[in-house]
Amino acid sequence: MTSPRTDTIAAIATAAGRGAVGILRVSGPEAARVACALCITLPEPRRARLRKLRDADGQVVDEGLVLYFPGPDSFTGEDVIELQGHGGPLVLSILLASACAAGARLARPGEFSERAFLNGRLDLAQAESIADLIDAGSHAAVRAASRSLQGEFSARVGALVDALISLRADLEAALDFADEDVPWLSSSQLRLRLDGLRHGLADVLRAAAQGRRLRDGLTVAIGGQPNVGKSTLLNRLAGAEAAIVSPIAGTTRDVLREHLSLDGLPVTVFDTAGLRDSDDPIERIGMARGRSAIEQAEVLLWLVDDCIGPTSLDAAALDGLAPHARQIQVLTKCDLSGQPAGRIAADQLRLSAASGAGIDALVALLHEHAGLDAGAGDALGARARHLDALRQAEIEVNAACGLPPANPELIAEHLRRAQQALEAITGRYTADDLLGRIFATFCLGK
Ligand SMILES: Nc1nc2c(ncn2[C@@H]2O[C@H](COP(=O)(O)OP(=O)(O)O)[C@@H](O)[C@H]2O)c(=O)[nH]1
Ligand SMILES: [Mg+2]
Repeated sequence: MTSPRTDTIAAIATAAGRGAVGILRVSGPEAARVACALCITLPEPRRARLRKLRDADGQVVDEGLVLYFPGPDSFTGEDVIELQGHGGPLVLSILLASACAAGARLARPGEFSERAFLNGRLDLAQAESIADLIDAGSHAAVRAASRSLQGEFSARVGALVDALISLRADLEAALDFADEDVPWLSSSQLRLRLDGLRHGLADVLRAAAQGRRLRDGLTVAIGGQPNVGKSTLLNRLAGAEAAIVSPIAGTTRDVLREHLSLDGLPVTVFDTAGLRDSDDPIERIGMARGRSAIEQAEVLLWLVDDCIGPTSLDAAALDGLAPHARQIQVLTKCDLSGQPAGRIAADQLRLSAASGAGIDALVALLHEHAGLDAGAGDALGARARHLDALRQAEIEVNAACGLPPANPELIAEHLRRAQQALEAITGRYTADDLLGRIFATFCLGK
């Protein structure tokens, strides 16, 4: 896995378009030679030096800072050169062509990070958190991704792996001395250590689940009878007139989708056409689309006019929908009903989209559903694949906990599988095709 790569890669590391500065990055055994073709003399390591930058014919086309990071103490672990020229798309592509003429090849997306991983500069979870930091949609998501990039997630997973290894070793030893009493692993000690593992895993899972939410967000559909105030609620949450609001039933015909950040939680909200009997063929198509949006969302806000209360029409519409992860009944227009805004029950609240009363309670409820109610202070940047691995490890540890202590072989086997699941997070145990898929989603030059 750590065999050195023989080719040298190059890419423009800054975003496409015009900018004051544009960066060309080169990594690999020929990086220094490639840089010399562009700027004649290489600066001393880790010092920024002004150089004239040349095209493939040796003509000066730009002037900028050149940095040389010799391997292995570089981002990729290889020799790395950074050329900071002017950020014009053409000047950068001329410099990139010049690097390629000198022997580099175009890097694939994520290839610099992939090399950093393969050279042991970062583990897989850290490499993934670079992409997540770049894509983060909120301050809380930036903090969580940064925590994982600093290695906090990997360290916590690593501590669990260490505990698993040490318990497995003791179980193996107990097997070798099966005829004797093994004082270092009594039944009660075994139980204690398994319980410790279970709690440790649950803690990491909670922090990682929060981070996954901050990264991927929550999908929320707004449904209900015509005129209950669905579009008004969407506009209130969006803080903008995203949807047309009118007292005419059937105004919203298509599904409207808004990406919002509600107190740091990324939320995709779908506003749908009111579900009712209608002969209008276009409204019927809109309702079918609304139904499918509602069925795909993780949370359904079912709106009911507080002046009227739920009716048999609501029951009929809800009956016709596939079951939901979570349904929240929202009593609307409480400014008209005169009832107090706020939470009524676990899945029920009252608000006025017109005045904004009770919106804070709705946002709090959505945060609670996302597992962020205790705050996202220790969230760890994580992806769905990390959560799957943690849950798999949890299943194995729970299975081990369910076995009698007199069955150390089976307990050890479950712990081995739990360890394997956790090692996939940091990449100690990872299939090559997974690596390809992970790094292909990175941006160029990273
Ligand atoms: N007083 C009051 N009127 C509201 C409220 N929410 C919506 N409305 C009004 O109810 C009518 C229907 O609203 P709309 O959002 O288009 O309902 P939809 O059909 O469910 O999307 C409009 O005239 C809105 O101004 C509310 O909280 N209070
Ligand atoms: Mg509407």
